Amino acid sequence: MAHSPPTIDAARLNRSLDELGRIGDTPQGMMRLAYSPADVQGREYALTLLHRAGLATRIDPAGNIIGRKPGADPNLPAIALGSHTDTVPNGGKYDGALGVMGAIEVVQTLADHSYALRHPVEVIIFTNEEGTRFHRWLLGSRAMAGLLEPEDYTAVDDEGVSLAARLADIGGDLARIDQARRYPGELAAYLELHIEQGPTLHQSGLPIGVVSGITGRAVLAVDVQGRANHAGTTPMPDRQDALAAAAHLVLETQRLATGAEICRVATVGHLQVRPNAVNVVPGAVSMGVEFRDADINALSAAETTLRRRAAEIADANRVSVDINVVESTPGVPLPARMQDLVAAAAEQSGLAYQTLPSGAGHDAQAIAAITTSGMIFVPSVDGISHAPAEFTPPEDCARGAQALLNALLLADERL
Ligand code: HGY
Ligand code: MN
Ligand code: MN
Repeated sequence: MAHSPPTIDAARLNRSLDELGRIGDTPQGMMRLAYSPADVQGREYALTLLHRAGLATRIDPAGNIIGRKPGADPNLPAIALGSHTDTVPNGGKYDGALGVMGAIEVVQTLADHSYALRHPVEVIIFTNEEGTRFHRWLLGSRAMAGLLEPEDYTAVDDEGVSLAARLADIGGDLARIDQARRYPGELAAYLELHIEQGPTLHQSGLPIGVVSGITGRAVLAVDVQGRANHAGTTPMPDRQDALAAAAHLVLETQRLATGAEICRVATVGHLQVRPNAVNVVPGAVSMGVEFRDADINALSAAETTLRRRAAEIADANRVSVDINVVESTPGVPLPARMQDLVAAAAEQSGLAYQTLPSGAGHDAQAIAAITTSGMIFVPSVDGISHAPAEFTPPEDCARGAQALLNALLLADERL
């Protein structure tokens, strides 16, 4: 490094995080669901900051916001920094938001110091990372990486609104979504700052995580069909209770990761009971089952085992169980040279780090398909995320943004 990197403005970064965190804040946590009025407002706030930092902005047909700062060498591809501003329902203030506000703080700091880079720099705010809307996650980053699936194009959300309509609301265009695609060679690298969302850094007390890879994930829609009947008159042996069967399936799902240790984690986080009335034997249940593991074979082994147990549970409870794979995303290792770069970036500011895998999904895993990608983690207090109590202290947010700036400058030098 020829000279030491400029220092980010920690107070300004945390002010931006606070201001974004007021948009969509409710007593039950953050509600910036993709394409909602709060999401649109959050995006507008980010656009204001991008303009203030002197970036030219555009919205691609997938609805991603892209801010661009030219580089000194017009022939070099851009280095991209990014993350997302949408949240899960009742989510936290830092997931995605830190990566976006951190990236904007980096480009603002460069502008403050009239710091010229060889490469252009892009700040990318990906749309619908969480997939809470349409149950199709990483939508903006998958569109950019050419990883959309046929189901994405026809997706309709829980309110009956199509993706085409939702995209139109935020300046995207489903008819042209394929033009959001970027090809290998168009981006020199991608860097994403994110809260860890797990307990590792909180427990080790280290301020920076160098991410070695991102977990794989499988999502299954499980539909249990029983028979609704009167809860007061239907004898127990005659029941076809869909919820009682679903309860067994919930525990079997848990056992895949605990007793059987087939996959790292397994969760039933979504359940709909019909008709959901206290005096009716439940007639039907829909469940959302999720497995996560770095190894795709572990994900398929978990699915096979769940299908076998589901058949036994269906027999025993006189119901039918239908299982469909909604999504299957393999784990993505992050390249060693990007891990080295993030480690060097931390060292440059005297920040201790450890290398760890990501148990959560990120836009980086999609963008890794088109360019070399790296991730920087900062601690999540008590490992809490996707919940209102999600918290990362201001000084840790600032350390992460400084590491991101250092990493960008190292990438500009090395790539
Ligand atoms: O669900 C995830 O892993 C991410 O937070 N979207
Ligand atoms: Mn999330
Ligand atoms: Mn996130």
